Amino acid sequence: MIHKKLDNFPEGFLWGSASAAYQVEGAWDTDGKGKSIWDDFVRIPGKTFMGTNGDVAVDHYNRYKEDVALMAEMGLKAYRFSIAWARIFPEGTGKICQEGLDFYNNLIDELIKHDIEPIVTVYHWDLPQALQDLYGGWENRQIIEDFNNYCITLFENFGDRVKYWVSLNEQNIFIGLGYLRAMHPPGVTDYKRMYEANHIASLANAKAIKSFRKIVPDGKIGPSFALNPGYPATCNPEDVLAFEDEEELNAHWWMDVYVWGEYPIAGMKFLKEKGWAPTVLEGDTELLKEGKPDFMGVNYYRTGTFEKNPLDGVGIGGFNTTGKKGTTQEEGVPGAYKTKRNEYLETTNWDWEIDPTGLRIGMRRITSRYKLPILISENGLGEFDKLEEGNIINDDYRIDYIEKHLRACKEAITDGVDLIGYCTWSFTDLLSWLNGYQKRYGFVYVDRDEQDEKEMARYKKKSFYWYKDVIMNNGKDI
Ligand code: BGP
Repeated sequence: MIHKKLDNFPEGFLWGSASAAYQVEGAWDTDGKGKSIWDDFVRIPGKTFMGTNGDVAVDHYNRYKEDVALMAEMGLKAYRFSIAWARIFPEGTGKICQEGLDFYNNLIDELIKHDIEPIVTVYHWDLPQALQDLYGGWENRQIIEDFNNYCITLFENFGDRVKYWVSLNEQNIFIGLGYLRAMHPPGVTDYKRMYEANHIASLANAKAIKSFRKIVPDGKIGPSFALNPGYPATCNPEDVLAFEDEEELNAHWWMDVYVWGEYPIAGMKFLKEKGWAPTVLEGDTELLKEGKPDFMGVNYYRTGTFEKNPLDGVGIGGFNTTGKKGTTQEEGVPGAYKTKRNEYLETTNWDWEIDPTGLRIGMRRITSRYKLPILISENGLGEFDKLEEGNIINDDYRIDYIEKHLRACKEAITDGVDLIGYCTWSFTDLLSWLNGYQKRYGFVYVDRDEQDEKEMARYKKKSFYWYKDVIMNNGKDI
């Protein structure tokens, strides 16, 4: 719809920015922290770009005050960060590490002191290695209990001050990349194991939300879903069907379960036929239905375009993790769909389609189907940045990207989407899991690269000043 006039961003809108523990903190074995599955995985040759790891990352663990001061200077209203499970429970369960609690207590207090709303992600992929070793992590139902315990500990310790919580970050990604593409730990390629682990993660998510209701009754919680809205490649009904299949298997498969506690019908029949369907035990559906979120967290970077794929068609493809444009391979699920390059969209150097309208479309779909508020928990542009003389970074391309996506948000709000906040990815530059340090997302440049940690000085990019202005005006000029 074309609106004559756009609604404004609501009062109290959460203008934020996001990060994740492994990508910023460093201090990987400091103050009693246990190992996470990423601490081991990054040491396997060939798994990450140039062998990069988060041992030191951007040293946020030691420099959090400096980083929060920059957030305050910008006028940031909200900061989304994740808690490293292995800092709180070095063994995943059992004994609590007080230093871990202290670190996050200090960070939360520092944010609140500067009127920045903390949004805490409970799980951003760094499972304690001990639980992986003990019983296979997400593949064992014991994790439902252990995750619940961990969550209860966080809710009890931080729930007095933290009112916005994200349960699982991008379950669809950490499960898909962990158990199908073998690009994340535990590096498995097995459809059946993927869907089993995924079901267990959904149960853990629901159980934690149930606990949250009792401990933080005045708080809000939801998962963050990696939303890649799909388009049919053509109006050939077979391509439209391929697109429907893709939405069923890649979007509804997760979000229906979060909101309704039920798997989509056609998706489930397809998986049963393939022998990949998860084991749903008695009581599972009931638990899932009890774990309904308050909002849908949306991490949005791109859309996908799909066409039909025969039963002997293309399967798992490869990602571009080097920044060399055009190196992404086509991929799909045989008998359902495969990807097609969208000729209407420009891409980043990592081949991610730049599609602000896709964000509006995605939010509209969620609103129509689930009627839930939405928190954009990540959106941003990963690009090469150039540090120029005088420590200046002219990232006009990032400003353009965010501005267009914010415009799409405004249009979506005018459509009737209940959008409560927008977090960019990311505040400072940080480690990209598979793409090293050269794929930068921040408003604040961190002077380090793959080979050299340097001093890790922080420099404000042009986008820093721009976003500061947007926040000050509550997005009025977008
Ligand atoms: C999301 C993750 C983030 C972040 C972001 C950018 O999937 O939740 O942790 O990494 O994507 O992705 P990348 O670093 O691959 O460019």
